[in-house]
Amino acid sequence: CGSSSDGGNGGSGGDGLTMGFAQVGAESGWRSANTTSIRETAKKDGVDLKFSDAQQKQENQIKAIRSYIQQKVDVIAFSPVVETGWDAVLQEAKRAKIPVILTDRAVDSDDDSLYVTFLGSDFVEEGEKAGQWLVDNAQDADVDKNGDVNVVELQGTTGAAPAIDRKKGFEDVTSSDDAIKIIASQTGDFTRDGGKKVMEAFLQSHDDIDVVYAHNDDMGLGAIEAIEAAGKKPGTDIKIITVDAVKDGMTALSEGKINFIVECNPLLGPQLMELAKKVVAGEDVPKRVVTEETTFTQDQAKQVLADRQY
Ligand code: GYE
Repeated sequence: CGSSSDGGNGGSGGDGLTMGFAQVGAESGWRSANTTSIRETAKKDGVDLKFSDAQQKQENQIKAIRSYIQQKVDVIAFSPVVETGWDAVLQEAKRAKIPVILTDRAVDSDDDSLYVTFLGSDFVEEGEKAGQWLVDNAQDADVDKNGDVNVVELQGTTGAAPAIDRKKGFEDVTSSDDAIKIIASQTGDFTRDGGKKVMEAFLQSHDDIDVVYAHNDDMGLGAIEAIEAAGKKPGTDIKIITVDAVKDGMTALSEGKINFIVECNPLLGPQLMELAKKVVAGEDVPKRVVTEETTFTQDQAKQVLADRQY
């Protein structure tokens, strides 16, 4: 990017570029940070951004993409709410010669000519990191010391890439330890309210829960509310592992209510605009761009919390 510090247009070559962005929704802290990053970078880079919020509904995203095709934008970017069912609308974009960039979530399609590149995290790896922490801390996580580490899982949105992959990565790693058992698994739709409701039901039907594995911070935070309402201490009586590392999650981690968080970086705006400019200029871009991420323990969260921007 240019070194201009006035935040105005012109420094970065995005002038005149029009991008249609079809966002998933506003379901989580991660999503809000992602939207802010995309909006702010577009403004800074002089990209004319058309933005829509699909409220977690695929049909709304398809409508938004169709309207961007009609408006003849230079490039379409979107974060597919679920993995399947995109071929028809992506064919339409291809026929109109409008390049499509996937951000954050992937599509499941046999035809990879339907998008130019996919920018986002490796969700399987995130699930593996969550699982590895549990394998490494299995004895401690067996809170009732009965030899079984009973896990309940709060899944993300059914059919979404991060829900499918975070489940898979976690299972792949934890299956190596016979003591670890996933005794219940249900979707909380990536929302705080969803996590709370599902956790309330889990607590009613199981009295031997040792660990909650939530596919994002928000559902973990909802689970904390349910656990406290049931008179138990989150992080102590029931261990909690989540993914994202947004500020509210990191706060709970530093307070000892969550035990481990796998980071998922929502600040995709700068990389997305860079890719968009190249794609529109006809330059080659890699088919897959993976974002870099880390993990946080309670002590690490205490150290970085004050500087956490989102
Ligand atoms: O982890 C969750 C959000 O797709 C990576 O979506 C994203 C996920 C994120 O709702 O909080």
